[in-house]
Amino acid sequence: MVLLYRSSSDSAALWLAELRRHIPELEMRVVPEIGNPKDIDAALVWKPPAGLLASLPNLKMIVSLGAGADHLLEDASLPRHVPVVRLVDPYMTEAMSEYVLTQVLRLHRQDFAYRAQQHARLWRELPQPNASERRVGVLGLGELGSDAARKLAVFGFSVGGWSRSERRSPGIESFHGREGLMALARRSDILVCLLPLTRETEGILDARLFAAMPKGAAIVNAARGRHLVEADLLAALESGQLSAAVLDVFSEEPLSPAHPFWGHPKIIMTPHAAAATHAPTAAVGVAENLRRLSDGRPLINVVDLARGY
Ligand code: NDP
Ligand code: OXD
Repeated sequence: MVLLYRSSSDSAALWLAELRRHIPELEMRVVPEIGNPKDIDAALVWKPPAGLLASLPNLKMIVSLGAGADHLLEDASLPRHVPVVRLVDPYMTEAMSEYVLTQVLRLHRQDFAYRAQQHARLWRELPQPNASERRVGVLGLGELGSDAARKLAVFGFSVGGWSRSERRSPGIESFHGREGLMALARRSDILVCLLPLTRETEGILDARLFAAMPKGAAIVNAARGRHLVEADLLAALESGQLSAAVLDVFSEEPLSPAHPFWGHPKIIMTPHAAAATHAPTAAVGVAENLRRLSDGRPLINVVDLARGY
């Protein structure tokens, strides 16, 4: 089994060490030292240059080095007969839920207002609703969204979730399909985006959605930057329709120093750090798929290319 590796944000040496714990005989070739392209059986990649995967004639599996596969599906030359699998890692799921809880609690406990008051040396206690009075909406109830929604409900928030197909889970008000989106928005004081980026979800965080939310609501986007229409967010913050936004992901990463988000008093930013790929735990699932591939067994965590996630 020869594995091609390409990422500019993960360590090849670490991945090789972790994968060899599970498959000692694994051979890994790191771009650009790939040798004969005909030797490559599988590829483990994050944002590979367009055309790289199409240049591997015997490729049998493409592994995304992240939970999202949008970075692969954007390549028009992607060999669509080759299965694409993605990372599903309980550690990543926990990390994302930590991020979501941190940010929702920050918004719920009015951290923005208290920071501003501290800055102004102002001693003033603000009225504080209970968690049960705060309605939190979660867009996407997959691996990440379902865990975050469940943990938010444990904290006592009134949680609603939105998915493509109907997904019922105890303690979560469930919404689905196009018609469910606005209904969820109307009951969301805080709206968390954990959707995959697809043709249907690009630009979903827009003026129409913000207008449907209660005045003064807030958003958390930890999915992809292109879910958000940036100009619509700035206008909604300016008008007071939204009171705050927490953003981990951006259309352009890294964000240019001139971008208006950096210094915005109602925006908190993190640099795509909500749930980073963690080789020691993520390697378990990757090794499982490499073994399945060599034994001819069905792969797990396969991306549906037609659906886009
Ligand atoms: P999953 O594929 O497990 O879940 C996706 C969820 O979104 C599903 O519930 C799905 O509905 C729903 N969905 C997809 N399309 C639509 C639609 N058109 N309308 C309504 N619901 C829709 O993905 P994950 O939870 O594993 O990951 C989500 C995303 O998070 C990733 O794609 C990635 O972009 C992002 N991410 C960001 C990270 C960060 O550090 N910022 C880290 C990791 C991931 P259904 O259940 O019906 O299929
Ligand atoms: C991912 C990410 O998709 O880190 O895993 O964004």
